[in-house]
Order: sequence, then C-alpha cells, then structure tokens
Amino acid sequence: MSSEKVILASLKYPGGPADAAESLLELHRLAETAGGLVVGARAFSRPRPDAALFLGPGQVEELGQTASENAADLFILDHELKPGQQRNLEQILGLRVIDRTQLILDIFARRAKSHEGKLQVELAQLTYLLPRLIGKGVELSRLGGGIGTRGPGETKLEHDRRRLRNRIAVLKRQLEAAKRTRQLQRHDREVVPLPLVSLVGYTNTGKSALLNMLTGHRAFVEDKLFATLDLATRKLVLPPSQEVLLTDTVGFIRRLPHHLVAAFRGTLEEVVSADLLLHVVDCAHPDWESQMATVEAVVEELGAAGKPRVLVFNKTDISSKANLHRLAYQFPEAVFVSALKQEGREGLLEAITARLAASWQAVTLRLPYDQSDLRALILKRGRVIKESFGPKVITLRVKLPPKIIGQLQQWKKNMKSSK
Ligand SMILES: Nc1nc2c(ncn2[C@@H]2O[C@H](COP(=O)(O)OP(=O)(O)OP(=O)(O)O)[C@@H](O)[C@H]2O)c(=O)[nH]1
Ligand SMILES: [Mg+2]
Repeated sequence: MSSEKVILASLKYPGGPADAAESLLELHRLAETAGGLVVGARAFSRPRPDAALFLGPGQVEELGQTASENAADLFILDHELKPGQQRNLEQILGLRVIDRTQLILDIFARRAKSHEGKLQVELAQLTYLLPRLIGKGVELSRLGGGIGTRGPGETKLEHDRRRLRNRIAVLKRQLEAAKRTRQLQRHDREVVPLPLVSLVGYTNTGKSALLNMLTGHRAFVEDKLFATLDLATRKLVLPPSQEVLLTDTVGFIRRLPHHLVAAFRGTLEEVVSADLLLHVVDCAHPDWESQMATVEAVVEELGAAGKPRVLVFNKTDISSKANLHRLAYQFPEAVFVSALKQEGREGLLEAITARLAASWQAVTLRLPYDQSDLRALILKRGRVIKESFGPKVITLRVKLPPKIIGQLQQWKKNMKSSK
C-alpha cells in the first residue's frame, strides 16, 4: 500500500463508538503505519448507519468530492463494513474501500515475522473473510435467481468456503503445535518454571522500550502502532539475585476485532499463564484513560482479570507535573517511569519483586555449608528477607513460591531417607 493516497471517515451515531473523534485520529496513525498518505479525513454524524452505504448518500457524495480533489486511491472507514456496503461504496466512489478491521489485518500481515505470528495473522484474515464469502453467496443467489445462474455460482462458492474452512482447520492445528513446542521449551529450561511476568498495554505505550530498559535487550521500538507482533521473552534479574522471565507482546487497540484476539490467543496465552502483569500506560497520551480501560477489557476477555498487576505509567518525561501529581493521587500503587530516559527502573523492579512475593510463603531454612548449590537456587528463586552465617549452618529467612517450597520438602525427605 506504499504511498497510496488515503481518505478516512468515521460516523458518529447514537449507540456507536463513544470515542469517534479519538478513534479517527487513531485511524489516521494506523493508515500511516500501513504506508498510506492521508489526504483527507471526515467525521460525519447521522441518526443511524445507512443500510446500503453505512454513511448517508449525501455524505458519500461529499467524500467523493474530497477524494477526487485529492486524487485519493483508497477510502478507509473507521467501522466494520458489511460486504454489500463495501461494494456499493466502491462503485459510487470509484475507489478501493476497506474498513478498520481490514486495515489492522493489513498492518499485522506486514509486521508478523515469526512462523507463529504469520500463522496467527493468516488465521485472522481467513476468519474475517469466511462470513463475507457467505454474504456474497446470499446475494449472488438472490441476484442470479434465474435458471442456470444459481447452480454453478453456488457450487463454486461452496467449494471456496470448504477450502477456506479446511485451511482454517490446518492453521489452527499448526498453531496448537507451535504452542505445545513453546510450552515444552519453557518446561525444558527449568524443572520448576521461572515466574512469568508479562507486559500488557495499549499499542505504542512503550512496552518494548520498557523491556529494553529492564533487561538491557534491544527489542524493536518504533513510533508506530503495532511495532511488536511477536513474542519476546527475556530473563530479568530482580536485585539482588531473583530471576524471572519478562515477556513483551502485541499491543492492544480499541475495538480490536474479536477474531484477531482469538487468532492471537496463542501469543496472548503468555498473558493468561503469567504470574504477574505489568500494565503499561502512556500517561502523556491525552486519551490514556480509555486506552487503559480498553486494555482491562481485553485482559478480561482473555480470562486474566484476576492476575496480580503492577500499573506502570510510562513517558513521564513528556507528561506535565500536574498530570503526574493527579495520577499519583488517583493511583497510589502505580509506578512512574520513563523508558526513554531510563528513569524509575529501581522503583519498578522493587514493585515487581514485592507484588510477585505477595502470595509467597515465608520460611526459615538452615543450610549446611556444603549445600551451596541449594543456597544459590534459593537466592535465584526467592526473595531473601534475612541471611545469617553461623558456625555450621547458614540461616535463611526467605519468601518462596509454593512450588519451590514443595520441592524443598521433597529434598528434605530424600536427605533423611538417605541418611
Ligand atoms: N518520550 C518518551 N517516549 C517513549 C518512552 N518510552 C517509549 N517511547 C516511545 O514511544 C514509542 C513506542 O514505543 P514502543 O516501545 O515501540 O511501544 P510498544 O508499547 O512496544 O508499542 P507496540 O509494540 O506497537 O504495541 C517509541 O517511539 C518510543 O521511542 C518514554 O518513556 N518517553
Ligand atoms: Mg512493542
């Protein structure tokens, strides 16, 4: 779609998206991310969407004018279009017409790099296509109507549909296999898996930048929507020595098409299986509040609403002091950082450590000096409260995940029975 000239439009109507204006701005950024050059954007309103065109006939006429004045190649509507509406608009405007969902799918298709990411995008695209194919079919048979036209059309359609469904089934199987491999790899790494901390947040809030700041990694950071589509997991050391895994994943966006969430469920599985979520919010964004609500809604949709969270306000360097004060008052538990300026790293690490350990148990262990391996393991996996070195043993007061405590008990039993 490179340097295609694009015009955009949104419709405000009772019962429609409440945030039409912000959504149109976002559509602008999405269109640019897809390589388009936005030459016009119109916000319309009307009592309800038109059945045949979505927009009103007069509005479409106005759009046509804007389009021809600016020599536009493509029209993008900020709402999901029915196939019939899409075709009618294309006919009247003489332009290619796509909707918000198709635009997002297009960006995802460009961005997916990993095998799994590509499978997920294809699944989302085909799932989007399938009901549209059926839609066309209904109209075909109605249009054709006459003898001899219906049969062949439907047969071909039936054939296409079956092919699509088969491909969707294959993709789902391949994704399932990819997920199993990933889980196996994770299990292989450690006998008891390391705690998993997952970054979630609206797109472009700075999740990847934060992963970089925390782990010293160089994940792909870009001032574009959906810079990250693939999972990136890095080991993170919480001082002094506790180890966890930190995962960066795809950002969320308002009105994220449902089948996209479903297709990306594999990737987002990391969110569901995480021990802790870091919810990253861009506090300098005028619309941070509804972005935050969108993320909460998707997290809930994924079935991860009950997960422990750390709320992280990023980009403090470009937010006003007054705004930061207000947020600190409103969210006393939140952590404030600037990934760009590398500020607030320690506070964030502390918050992660404390929140992770909140559900852990405190135990006192007395370790003989020849058990230094075990001590090293405990320091990696737990949060040490106190450590004192006696003549024969090291006494450790430490908070540990229940799984590790179970393992230690097993180990103690084995020690006794081998004596
Ligand atoms: N001023 C400022 N900009 C930041 C900060 N953190 C990130 N950015 C910028 O915000 C943009 C998005 O950063 P990313 O880390 O790619 O955001 P993301 O949340 O991973 O985005 P997606 O992967 O697209 O969901 C980039 O241009 C970053 O340079 C910050 O603390 N301050
Ligand atoms: Mg990213």
